[in-house]
Amino acid sequence: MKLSYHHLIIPMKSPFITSFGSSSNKDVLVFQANEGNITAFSESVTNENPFYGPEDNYTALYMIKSYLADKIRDLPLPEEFNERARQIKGNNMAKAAMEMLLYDFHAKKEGASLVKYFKKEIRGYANAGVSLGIDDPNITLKKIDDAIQRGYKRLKVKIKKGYDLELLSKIRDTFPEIPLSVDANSDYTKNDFQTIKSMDRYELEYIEQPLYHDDLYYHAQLAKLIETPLCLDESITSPELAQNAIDMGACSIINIKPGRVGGLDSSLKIAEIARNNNAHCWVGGMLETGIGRAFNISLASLNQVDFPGDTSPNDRYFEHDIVNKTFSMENGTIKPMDGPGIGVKIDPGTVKKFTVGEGVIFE
Ligand code: OSB
Ligand code: MG
Repeated sequence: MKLSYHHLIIPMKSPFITSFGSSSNKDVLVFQANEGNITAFSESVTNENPFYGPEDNYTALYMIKSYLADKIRDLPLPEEFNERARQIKGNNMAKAAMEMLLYDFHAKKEGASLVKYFKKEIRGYANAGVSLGIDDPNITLKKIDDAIQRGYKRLKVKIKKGYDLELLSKIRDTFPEIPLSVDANSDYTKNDFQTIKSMDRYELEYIEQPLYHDDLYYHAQLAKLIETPLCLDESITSPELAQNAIDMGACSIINIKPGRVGGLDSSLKIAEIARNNNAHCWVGGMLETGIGRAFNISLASLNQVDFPGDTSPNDRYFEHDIVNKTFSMENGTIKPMDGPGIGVKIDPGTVKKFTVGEGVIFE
């Protein structure tokens, strides 16, 4: 088996701004496994800095080269890899990049699409919502209008301290009825509870990750104080924490990102936990290339994922994505590829154009 990677910097159509920073390029690691006539792919959702979560591209590559790659050398089933990787704490995005490579490989080996390979109840399409970065409020209003025209089923706007209530009141003045949510990417603290409470009047579907990334306790306190449901993103890094968070009332909705939770096996378990506990879940996004996007859309096509996710077609982000096939949206839904595996592969010419580093980890 040959394991190799490309480090790419891909220009994005427009910068994406969150409470923690701005990105105008997608700085990403794409992995490739070759064995016989099968080529499998995965993407690490780390980027150039540790501002969303604790890892970045360099820590991920270091962990993969030093500890994780060796555990996939014999191409074990994903569950077996997760068992082997358990002794390594954290570094979920690095682990996920290896685990998802194995998912794509084994689905391809069975000749099955990734969705079929999950062996879960299939809805067959992802319900698409959109995540709008921080911008001038008038531009955000235009983007919302545009997203509604395109058919998105849920609108989410990024907020941060001081860029919240006025924005929401403008949005609700113009669009009183749209399914709207907000994502603070952990910008608020317990001193901001009253500000967050005053969001109740905007009838949001939920508030995503208002407080610190590794906090559950204050989220549970906040949930008691407000009417609006809480959704957690950054804080949920494992199925165990998903169960803890629901049990203590810290959230009733979970944004599942396979990278953040260490892979697809954990993602499936979290979706199951949500269903068994009267909670809800949806699949988030990390501005992935067509490789990571294909995994997300497959996951979001399962029945257990009951809320619309942050799942857009490739052309929302990139003029030129690195894949041979792109997704399109119809009536606010996106269908996964037919497979085998994730059903897309890298386009070598485009990859070459955006490659800033590459390497063979083993052969
Ligand atoms: O919090 O969901 C988030 C992008 C980068 C880091 C964190 C987040 C996001 C998004 C983008 O919201 C969603 C997408 O991929 O469209
Ligand atoms: Mg989020």
